[in-house]
Amino acid sequence: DCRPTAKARKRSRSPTGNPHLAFSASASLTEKPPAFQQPTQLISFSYTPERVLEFTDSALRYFVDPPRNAQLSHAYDRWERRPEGRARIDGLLCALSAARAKRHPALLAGFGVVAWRGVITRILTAPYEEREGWDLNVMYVDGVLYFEEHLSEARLREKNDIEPRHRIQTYFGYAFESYCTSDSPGATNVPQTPGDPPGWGGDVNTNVQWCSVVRTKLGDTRMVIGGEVDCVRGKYTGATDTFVELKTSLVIRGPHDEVKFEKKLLKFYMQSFLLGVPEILVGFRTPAGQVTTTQVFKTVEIPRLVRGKPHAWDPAVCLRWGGAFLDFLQAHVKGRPATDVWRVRFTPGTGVELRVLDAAEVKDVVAEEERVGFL
Ligand code: 0WD
Ligand code: CA
Repeated sequence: DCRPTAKARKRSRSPTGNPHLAFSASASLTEKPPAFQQPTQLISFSYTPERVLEFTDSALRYFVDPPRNAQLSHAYDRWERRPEGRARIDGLLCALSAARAKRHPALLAGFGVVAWRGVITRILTAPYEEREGWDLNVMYVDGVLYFEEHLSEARLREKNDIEPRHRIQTYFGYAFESYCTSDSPGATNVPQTPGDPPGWGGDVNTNVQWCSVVRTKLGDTRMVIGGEVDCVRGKYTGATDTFVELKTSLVIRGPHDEVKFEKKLLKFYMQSFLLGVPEILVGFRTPAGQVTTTQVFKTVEIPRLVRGKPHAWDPAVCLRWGGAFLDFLQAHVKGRPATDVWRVRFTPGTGVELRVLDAAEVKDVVAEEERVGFL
C-alpha cells in the first residue's frame, strides 16, 4: 500500500500550509504498481471543420502509407488554425451523457475519475518531467474527480504568441497526419488543389478531430478517459486495436539526439497506452520538414527499448505515482462541498500541491468556461 499514512500526510504540508504530495512518497520501487486495465471504448465523436461536436465518425481517418520524402511544410499558408484555448472538459462530459443514454447504465457506474487523456498523461509522466510545470482544476462531485487543465492568462498568451519557427514545427505534425491518412478505408490520396504533392491527404484544419472515450481502471479507481485518435488501420470496428498514433520527430544524428528521443518515448508511450492505441508511427524529419524515414513502434514494446539505459524510465514508477496521486486527492477532497474547486500545482522534480480556490478564482474558472465554450 503506497498511500501516505494520515501521519505522513500531516507532515507533508508545504510551507504554505497546503497539502502536498512529494515523489518520494510513492517511490518504493519494490512495491507492485497498481494494475492498469485494458481500455474499452464507450463512445466516439467528431469535431467538424467548424468545431461543432457531433456524435458521428465523420472525422475518422484511415491509415495510408505516406509518400517517400514527404515535405511537411506543404500548404502551411492554408492551415485552418484553431486559436489556442484551454482544453475544457465540456465536450467529454457531453459524450459521457450520450454514452449513458446509449449504453447499459452499469457500464458507466462507479467511476472515480473523468478526464481528457492529455491530462492523465501529464499526471502519470510527472515523475520524469524535468522542465514543464502544470496546473489542474479539480472538481469532486458524487464521488467522481473531474480534472481539467488550467492555463494562466500568461501561459495562454505565451502559447498564442509562439515564434513562427516553433509554430511551423507544430504544423509539421499535422501535415504528416495529412500524408498518412485518407477519408475512406483503402483509398489512396488524390491531390485536390493544383500543386499538391502526391499523397497529400488534404489541407490541415485543426478544428477537425476524431475522439474516442474509453473506460479503464487504475488500481481500484475506474476512469473515463477521452482523447484524440489520429486514424485507424484497415476497418473501424469500434475496438481500440486498430488505432494508430502519428508523430513526427527530428532525425536522430547522434547519441545526444537518441537520448532525447528515448526520453520523449515515455510521453508517446503513456499517451497511447491510456487510450489502448497499440501502434505509433513516427516520421523522422529534417529541421526543414522533410520526412526521411518512418518507424513503427508497438506501444507495449516501448518500455523494453529504454530499459537498463542511464536515462531509462519505468512505467511502474508512473503507475505507482498515479495511484498515490489519486489516493492523495481523494483523501483531501472527500467530504468537502461539491461546489469546491481545487487547484493542483505540479512542480518538476518535487511533486504536487493542492489548494482550494477562493470564490473570485472559481468565478474566473466559470467565466473562462463561458467565454471559450467547447474546445
Ligand atoms: O486547446 C488546448 N489547450 C488543448 C486542447 C490542449 C490539449 C488538448 N486539447 C483538446 C484536444 O484538441 C481534444 O479535443 O482536448 C481534447 C482531448 O485531447 P487529448 O487527446 O487529451 O490531447 P493530447 O493527448 O494532449 O494531444 C492529442 C492531440 C495532439 O497530438 P500529438 O500527436 O501532438 O500529441 O491533440 C492535438 C494534437 O494533435 N492537440 C491540440 N490541437 C490543437 N490545439 C492541442 C492544441 N492546443 N493540444 C493537443
Ligand atoms: Ca499525433
